[in-house]
Amino acid sequence: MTKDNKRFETTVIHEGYDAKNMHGSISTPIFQTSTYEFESAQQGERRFAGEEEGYVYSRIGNPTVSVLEKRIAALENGERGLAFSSGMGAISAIIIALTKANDHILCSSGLYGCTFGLLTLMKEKYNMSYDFISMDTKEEIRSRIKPETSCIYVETPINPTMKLIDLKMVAEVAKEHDIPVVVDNTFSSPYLQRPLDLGCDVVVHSATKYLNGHGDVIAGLAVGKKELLDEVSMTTQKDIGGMIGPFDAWLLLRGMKTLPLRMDRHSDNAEKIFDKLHSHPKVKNTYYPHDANHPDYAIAKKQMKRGGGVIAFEIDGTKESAQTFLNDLSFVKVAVSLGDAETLIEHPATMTHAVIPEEERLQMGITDQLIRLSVGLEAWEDIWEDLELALSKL
Ligand code: LCS
Repeated sequence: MTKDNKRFETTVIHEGYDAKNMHGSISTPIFQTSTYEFESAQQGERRFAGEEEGYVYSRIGNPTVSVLEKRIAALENGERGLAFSSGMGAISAIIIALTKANDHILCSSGLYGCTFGLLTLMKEKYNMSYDFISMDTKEEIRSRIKPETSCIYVETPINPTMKLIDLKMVAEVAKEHDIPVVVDNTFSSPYLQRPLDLGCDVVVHSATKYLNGHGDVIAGLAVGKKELLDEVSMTTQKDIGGMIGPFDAWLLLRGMKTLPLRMDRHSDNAEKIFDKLHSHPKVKNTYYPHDANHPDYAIAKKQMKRGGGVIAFEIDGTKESAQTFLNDLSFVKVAVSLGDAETLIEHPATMTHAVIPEEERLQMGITDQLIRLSVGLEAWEDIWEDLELALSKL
């Protein structure tokens, strides 16, 4: 149930939009406008002063975007949602809003490459620091919090290693120190995992992935308490300017309507493919959250409804073997991104996580043999036949 007592599958289709106010249009209209006429100069003054509700300029708000923001807020069970032109737009707006020069950020032991890039940039420009820790126990987290720690930043499952972090546990320690916890929920989507319900403070998404699901939009979303998100909306969103366009917001609203159906199908397919990969002689290690042998299986059962569509595995060989395997695939596409209808496969060490220096990358578990597979919506037997043929050539 979401906050208005409608089930997830209903909320994802209806929340935030009333056709009665839009000439009965069932599809949300696309307000392809950059600016809005005021009834008078005085009305313009009131809107700029924040004394009257209403649109002013589409970097600060747009009716199509507002529907998307209300919908994601309901799906994540948060007070306010904000939409951005990319996942990195959302992540940078939130991190910059929560931190200042000389602050420290405590991070999970692995992050998407560009999030790592952003932290490196902030370290160089604003003398900030960050630590990557496994977050396995409360004691470990407590011992690494510093007086200047202003944010705990967590990915779970972690891209691409599929390690998991116990969100309830992290939120409990963070509360002791009054430090906000930001969770990148891209890999699960709110259908499989809801960090705010577990006590975390802000959720960010690369909506480019499962939320949109069709590989045709770059977009980001953030959800959290109204007070913080109001501040983000009028500072790091407005003044840095990573606002989503109305057409992309509309595509995302359209894609999201089938999120529950797609996530279940991604999970069904991934479970089948995982079993096959797991017992293949050319595959060394396999990582999938809902595998009973996964070291974090207990966490997966507790906080994720299902395992989702991403599997990580290591080829029993070298970097060259991993690349040969990718080159021998036929309809499985060698491409970054994930969460699309198409099955996508990539080599994190040289692609999505190439910016991370080798030593840190290996500490995160991103070896040269590691492959990330985003299992699509095709017939799982066809996906497996393609993978198996390429593995047999190694
Ligand atoms: N967070 C996670 C976990 C991601 O995987 C990505 C993108 C982002 C944030 C950034 O979102 P974007 O700005 O691209 O919408 N991850 C990608 C990946 O693994 N392959 O290509 C992009």
